[in-house]
Amino acid sequence: MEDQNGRVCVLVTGGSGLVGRAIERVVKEEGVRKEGEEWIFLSSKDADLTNTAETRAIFEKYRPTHVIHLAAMVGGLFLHLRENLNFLRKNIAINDNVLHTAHEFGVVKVVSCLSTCIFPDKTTYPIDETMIHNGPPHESNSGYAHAKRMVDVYNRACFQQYGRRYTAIIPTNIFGPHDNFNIEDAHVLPALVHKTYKAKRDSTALEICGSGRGLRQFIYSLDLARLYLWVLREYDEVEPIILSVGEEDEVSIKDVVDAIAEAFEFTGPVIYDTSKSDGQLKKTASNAKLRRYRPDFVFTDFKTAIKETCDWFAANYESARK
Ligand code: NAP
Ligand code: GFB
Repeated sequence: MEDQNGRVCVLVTGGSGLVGRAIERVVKEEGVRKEGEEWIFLSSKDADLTNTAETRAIFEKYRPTHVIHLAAMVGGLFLHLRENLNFLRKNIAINDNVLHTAHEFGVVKVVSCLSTCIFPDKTTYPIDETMIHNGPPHESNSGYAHAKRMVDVYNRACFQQYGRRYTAIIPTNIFGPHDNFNIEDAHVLPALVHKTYKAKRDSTALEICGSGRGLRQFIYSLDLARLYLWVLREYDEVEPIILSVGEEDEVSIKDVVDAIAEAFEFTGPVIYDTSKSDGQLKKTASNAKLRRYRPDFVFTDFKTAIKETCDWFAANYESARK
């Protein structure tokens, strides 16, 4: 992994978020960091990556050899419905600044982070890596989806023009400690963790947005971190790779509600508010390509991961993002 001077400095943009904190924990606790390697975990306080000058300054400061690019404007369905244009503009700016500055500073490898929500809404299933640009994404998050798709377009163009082997992973819905648990703006699982915690604490009903019929594949942040680090060290394709549990592990939003209620031992009434959007009903993705590379990988049991996340939230309620 070393550069031509035998140096390794990994810059993790978005290092203070859900995925960044999981990568930091795996790097520090699971012996991933090799002797002499520098790992830098950034937050927006270190540099606003929508700003080109601030982006260049942080690359000048650390001179990274590798970049794990996580930084993004991120949120759940209801934030997307309110701020589709902001998601487009901010993420296009961040992605172009990080990718082009990395190229200009001679970064050996950048692994960016896309999402399974960027695939075409009208599609056959299961979705795979070859289908990213085969039609418009679901309208609920089209701004974010197009900004993410441009990362793939950039990587292919940068390979064609400069031979850079920059790539991307395509995770499904991620959850775990250090997530954003805001009830209005967060993704479904952390929002439900927060809602259930409060319903249990206050002995009130648990209100769920939508019908609960939506189908999702969820990956525990620590599992994603382990796979992300494998991609950084071992995966050499420019083509992106889906990092997800299998199609057979797809669950409904109602299954998630039940699992979180069980974790908190919540037995109160659960009300589904069908006046609220279900968003994209399904986006079933294939992890066959991942399995060809990593038939050995074992995902954390879903209910175990849910319990660990709920326990973390309850223990860190005061300081958690909510
Ligand atoms: P997150 O918890 O919201 O963290 C976002 C990170 O990006 C934070 O470190 C944040 O810094 C940083 N950031 C945001 N705007 C920035 C800016 N203008 N300049 C510099 N840094 C900025 O998000 P996450 O869930 O870890 O997401 C990480 C990556 O995974 C993103 O690319 C996201 O699109 C992708 N992804 C997430 C999911 C999911 O379910 N969570 C699913 C698929 C893909 P601050 O802490 O300072 O705000
Ligand atoms: O995680 P989420 O907000 O976004 O999940 P997506 C939305 C689904 O969860 C819909 C249901 O079916 C909602 O009806 N849901 C139920 C809730 N209760 C709630 C709740 O309290 N909050 C939320 N947010 N949903 C995301 C993309 O799509 O997928 C992101 O918008 C990202 O950008 C992520 O890519 C992986 O799963 O629909």
